[in-house]
Amino acid sequence: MSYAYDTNNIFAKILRGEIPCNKVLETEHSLAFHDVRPQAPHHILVIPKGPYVTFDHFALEASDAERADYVAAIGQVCKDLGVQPGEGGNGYRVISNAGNDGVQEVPHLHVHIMAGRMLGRMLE
Ligand code: IU
Repeated sequence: MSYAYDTNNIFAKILRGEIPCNKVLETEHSLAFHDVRPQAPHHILVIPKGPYVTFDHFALEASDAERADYVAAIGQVCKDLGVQPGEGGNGYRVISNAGNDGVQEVPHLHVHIMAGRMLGRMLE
């Protein structure tokens, strides 16, 4: 199994500084920015800087340092938004779409952090 990474995808261009983003957090291995079509009052995308297509690609092939940085960046965004349910926030959702059935639009790993409204059940 190999993962083909398209270096012309829009998030790769953001990482190369070729197009702008509305950045909320940058770490050594990760970048977080506002989704341009927010589906909730808070809608942040968190991406690794490395060329990973999907969550499984990243989980299986990234270094320990990249994985630790990415998980911590996701947590830090939740903390910065003030949405942690254990810390007085009202909660959030983290999702990552992969491939055709996941309806992945941009072929660079991203998780969506959505918060600020009742998001509803995913599966009825
Ligand atoms: P996906 O279906 O999980 O791949 O969603 C991609 C997301 O990237 C989607 O919510 C878009 O609104 C978002 N996005 C963006 O923030 N900036 C862009 O230039 C493009 C897509 I293209």
